[in-house]
Amino acid sequence: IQAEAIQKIEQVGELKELQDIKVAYLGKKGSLTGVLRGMGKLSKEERPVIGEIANKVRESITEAINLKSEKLERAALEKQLEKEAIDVTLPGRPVKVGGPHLLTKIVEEIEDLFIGMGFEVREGPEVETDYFNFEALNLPKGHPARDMQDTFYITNELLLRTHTSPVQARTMNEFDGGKPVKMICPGKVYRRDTDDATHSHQFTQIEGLYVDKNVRMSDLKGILDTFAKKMFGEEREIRLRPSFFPFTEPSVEMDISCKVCNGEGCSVCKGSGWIEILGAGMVHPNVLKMAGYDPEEYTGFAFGMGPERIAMLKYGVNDIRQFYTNDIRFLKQYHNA
Ligand code: FA5
Repeated sequence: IQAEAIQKIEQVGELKELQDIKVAYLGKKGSLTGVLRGMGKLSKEERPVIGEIANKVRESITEAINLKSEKLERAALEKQLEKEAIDVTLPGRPVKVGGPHLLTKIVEEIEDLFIGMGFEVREGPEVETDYFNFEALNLPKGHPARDMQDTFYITNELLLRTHTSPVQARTMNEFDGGKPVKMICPGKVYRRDTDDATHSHQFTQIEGLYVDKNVRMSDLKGILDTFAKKMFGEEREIRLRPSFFPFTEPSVEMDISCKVCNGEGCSVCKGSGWIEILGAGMVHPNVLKMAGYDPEEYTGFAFGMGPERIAMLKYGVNDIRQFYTNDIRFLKQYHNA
């Protein structure tokens, strides 16, 4: 029995088979167990002799099984380790790196330009009161010019701001008529405009406000000209057209030339060769008065521009909706712009 068992154990290749062998020899109905059971039939003299032999056989089979079992387990472990081995020398999978949105970059670029000209950056709430969005800007209730900006109302008195101009009124109120203001304010604004290639119901504006003694229209023109040249290049020109905003007098709209010259000559973009990018004007005396400034002592200019339109012009983006649909292929192009 011993020789037969040991031979089988040696040949076995799997733990499961080894278990079967264990059962076949040492289990309740196993052949060695059968021998031990038959001991009762032996004579007194034979019993201890056979008993000793049988025990030795059991011990050696058990030992052989244990050894084999260890060996098989080790082999299985090695196989698994081999399978799961990690080759640390393999090149890693590239991690996709994000980057700032094109619009964020443009806003930051514009902020830097104005910070360089002495403006501070301020913020205001997107959910605004009717008072700051309209009334404090010389747009009393029922004023027809309120129709210029289709508004999302939340309650009778609360709305989503339609422009960043309320931050003018908020800042002047905070300064309480006593000191000069020189600030810009970027932020989101909302209008019930129908979305198309150049209009979005939610877009960005950057407001500018400069109030001090002796601020003149020529200061406005100088600042805007510097801005246009720094943003688009020295060859750009600006054009101010008369316009109307209730909170500025006189009011203008600024166009920028889209005539681009290089070594091979000049090309003019489609249409008139000019593109409107902002509204501006001298702060209306009523607005100054409502915020506590004496219009005899203080004057100021203000402007409000649309950075989406500026980014479109600068990077040749032909549809404003590209900024908001978050197509990664569009966004990626500008990561290193
Ligand atoms: C205003 O909102 C005034 N508050 C600007 C202003 C500020 C005038 C201070 C005087 C003094 P307007 O509605 O024209 O003006 O908008 C200003 C700029 O926002 C536009 O020139 C344009 O660049 C951008 N803009 C307006 N409507 C949209 C829209 N639906 N989608 C994208 N950009 C828009």
